[in-house]
Amino acid sequence: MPPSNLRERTYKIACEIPVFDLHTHLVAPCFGTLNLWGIDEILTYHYLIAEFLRVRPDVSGDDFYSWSKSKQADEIWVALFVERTPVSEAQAGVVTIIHQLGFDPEAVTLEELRAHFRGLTPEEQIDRVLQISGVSKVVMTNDPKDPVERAIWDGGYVADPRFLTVLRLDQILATGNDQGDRSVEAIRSYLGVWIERMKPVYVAISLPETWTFAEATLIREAVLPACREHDLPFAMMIGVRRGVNPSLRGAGDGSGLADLTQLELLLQEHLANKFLVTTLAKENAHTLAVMARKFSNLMPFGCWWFVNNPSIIAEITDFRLEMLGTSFIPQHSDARVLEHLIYKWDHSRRIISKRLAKRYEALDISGYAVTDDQIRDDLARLLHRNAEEFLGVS
Ligand code: RAT
Ligand code: ZN
Repeated sequence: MPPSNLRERTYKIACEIPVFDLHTHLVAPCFGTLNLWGIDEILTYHYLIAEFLRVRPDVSGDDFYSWSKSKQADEIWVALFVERTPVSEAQAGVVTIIHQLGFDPEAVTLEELRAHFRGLTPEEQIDRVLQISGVSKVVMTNDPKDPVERAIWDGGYVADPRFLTVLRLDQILATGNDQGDRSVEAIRSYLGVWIERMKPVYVAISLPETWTFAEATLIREAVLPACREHDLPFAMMIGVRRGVNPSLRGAGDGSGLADLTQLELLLQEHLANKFLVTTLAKENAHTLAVMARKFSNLMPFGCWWFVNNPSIIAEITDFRLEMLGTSFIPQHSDARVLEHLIYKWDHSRRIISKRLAKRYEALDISGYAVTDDQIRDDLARLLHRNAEEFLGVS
């Protein structure tokens, strides 16, 4: 029998290791109102909006979005936290946040929570949340095509070493440069300009499950050459079906199973590029892990969005550990609201350490007892070092 304390030892060490959060929608303080934080933002997370509209079929998407933010939060609080047990992962996340901020999640009222946040400044809350969640660096998602964000880039951007930049391509590839030119040359030079301005740690795109190699001209002829020139990884987030129910707006996207042979063709053609890839369909995650065994320039990362649920994270992390050892990036938070870091990393640290401990238990049965130093080294790779090395940042 393996020693029963392996899980506790691994979890305890996981709590001490700082996290490098590879993909979030958080922003540095200079982005002002784009920095979402506080209880009303926590409650109006699009994951919870979808769950609210499910249990309140009498409310249409248009009704919901016509309400003020505080009315939206009021209604979600009542339907998902007062009238129902918070069983779903997104609900449980709110409970974890409230608990870790020092409140009794069963007894606290929404007004008490609001009063708590009213007494804080965004800057002090950033410091506090990073400290509670044990996150040292977060990677933003930066889009020069977003008019509010663009205004900051055109004047007022102040680099913050805790918030790294990423050039997000969804809008750029869909709409072209500032003049609407979508030619390969125009995109290539636009990327060059924004890479110089933003100094991103990678460039990124989300793609539908119908994405094909043959149609990916801009990726192959503009994006990947620019990535090579600037020595930047290219992140592909594959399998999102945007707007399957448009009336839900930001909460209306779905998931689809992609044909990953399309990715294989891209990898074969671009051995000199680095790829960070995550997939939305659970089944695709397995194929991706197999592919990563064939292409060392492919780094699987995270359990994205609809697979960011404990049962699926456990399964994906198990087969990644079994096929790739510790040479992958098990998780990113995808936090949209600052306090999401608290629950996403609390839950992820627990699951990742438990899956890793299972591998140690298997080793123990074969007569190999891991030391605390080995556990620390493995977790450092998984929680920050693999990402830092792949991106070339420290
Ligand atoms: O997980 C999410 O919050 C999604 O809405 C998306 O942000 C997705 O992660 C993306 O970056 O497109
Ligand atoms: Zn995201």
